[in-house]
Parts: sequence; C-alpha cells; structure tokens
Amino acid sequence: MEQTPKPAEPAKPKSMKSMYAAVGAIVVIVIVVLALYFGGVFTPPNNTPGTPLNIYGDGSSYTSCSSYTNCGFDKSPITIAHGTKLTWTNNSTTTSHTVTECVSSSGATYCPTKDATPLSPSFDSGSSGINSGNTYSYTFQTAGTYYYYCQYHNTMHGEVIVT
Ligand SMILES: [Cu+2]
Repeated sequence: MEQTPKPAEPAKPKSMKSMYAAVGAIVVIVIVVLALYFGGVFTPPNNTPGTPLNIYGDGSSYTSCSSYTNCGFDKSPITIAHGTKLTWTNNSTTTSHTVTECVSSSGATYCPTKDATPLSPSFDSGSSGINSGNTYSYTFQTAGTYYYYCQYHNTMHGEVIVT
C-alpha cells in the first residue's frame, strides 16, 4: 500500500513576542561584545617584560639614600623612548615601597621637583605599596621629564626622561 508522504507542515508563525525576545537578545550580545572590545578585553595585553629597574632598601628608617645600591631607585635618571615599559622590582627583603609620580599635590619633602606636565592619570603603584619581590610596570607614552618618589620614604627619588 502506497503511503502518501505527509505534506510538510507550514512553518509555524513565530509570535511577535518571541521575535522581540530574539532581537533583544541579539542587541544585548552586540552591546556586550562592543563593550568588551572597547574595554580592551580583545586587545593583547602588554605582557612583554619591561626595562628592569630595581628598588632597594630595607628597614623603616631612611635618613639618606646616597647610594641606590642599598637604598632608593636604580638607573635614575633613566632616558627611554616613548612607548617603553619600565618594570620596577622591589629588591628589599622586608620593606614595601611605592613608585609614585611627583604631581602638583605631592609634598615638597617627597618631591623637591615636581613634573612640569604630569601624566594624566599619573603613574603610581598605589599607596598599598610594592611588597618585597613584587613588581610595578608602567608604559611611558608621552615625552617629558618625570620625577617620582616613594610614598613611605621621602629620601627615595627617581627620574625618568622620555624622548
Ligand atoms: Cu620606600
């Protein structure tokens, strides 16, 4: 007995409600992707190791930092081309330090010389400090002379010249 093939069922008309839901979902996905894109998620992170600098100094008293071999920032002043990343490593065994740009609001004791044109936002490893063995990196994009200091020790001064 011959079976007559069933005629294909006509596509069920989708309700307008589910259509709006689908369009809404697509719009949300596009917005999220754009937000991630412009938020830098898809931009490859600058993980290349930066030009190494060292931070020296242990103990709580920094009455002088005459020699950076035991106290302060080495390679200072350092001259770099713009686009160069610097990576400071805290080589002390117990003491935290910071790398903080000298801006107009910086204390005079900490920053005898302040930046004529500070970066915006300024470079700063943060008040919580770079703990022993940890690093802080910053990529200098704008030519200029930048002074920096340690928020904990007013004798620690550094200088970066960006060409
Ligand atoms: Cu310090």
